[in-house]
Amino acid sequence: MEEYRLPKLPYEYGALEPYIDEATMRLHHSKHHQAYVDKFNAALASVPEFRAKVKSAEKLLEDLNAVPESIRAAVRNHGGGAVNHSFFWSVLSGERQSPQGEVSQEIGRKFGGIEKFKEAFSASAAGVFGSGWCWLVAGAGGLEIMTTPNQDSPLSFGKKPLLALDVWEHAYYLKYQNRRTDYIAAWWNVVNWEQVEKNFRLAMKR
Ligand code: MN3
Repeated sequence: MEEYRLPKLPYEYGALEPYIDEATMRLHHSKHHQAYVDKFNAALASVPEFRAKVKSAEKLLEDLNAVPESIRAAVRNHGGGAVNHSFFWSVLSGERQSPQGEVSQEIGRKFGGIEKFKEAFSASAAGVFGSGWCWLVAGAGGLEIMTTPNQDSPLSFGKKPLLALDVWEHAYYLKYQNRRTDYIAAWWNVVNWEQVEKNFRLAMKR
């Protein structure tokens, strides 16, 4: 695979105000995400023959056991960080959106309604100990809420991410300090449900 590139955000740094502030977005994307990308690329550069055979960063995360041991932890942490953040930016939007499409119906069926789903997801996100992520994923049993520690990806557990929430302190501390639950409540206002629906349709086609 080629070098992993930091994706350009599909909106301005200030687009998610007041829910996610511009300073946090700037730092999170240009410093934190960039650092994961750089360290991921450095790890891959140390195993050029293996790297040449890799199809994508996502494929690497889907089968960590196939990754050379010398870079496995780096791929898990920095490759995970690179991919997770690229995904995270894609499921955020400055345009206020409502749950829509098939994914909205499936959420309703699986969780007993959108509000119940939001409550369960928010509780899971609030309950992540230390640094990690909360996800809506498609797995063998349909839709699930799951959490991962650090930068672990649902892809490494055979799940397809549909929606992600970064609950590392760097994602909210500037504006919300220790109030993670306030950040979670605000974050619902910037979910890109149109993209979540696209992710759902893609995941169902596999
Ligand atoms: Mn982050």
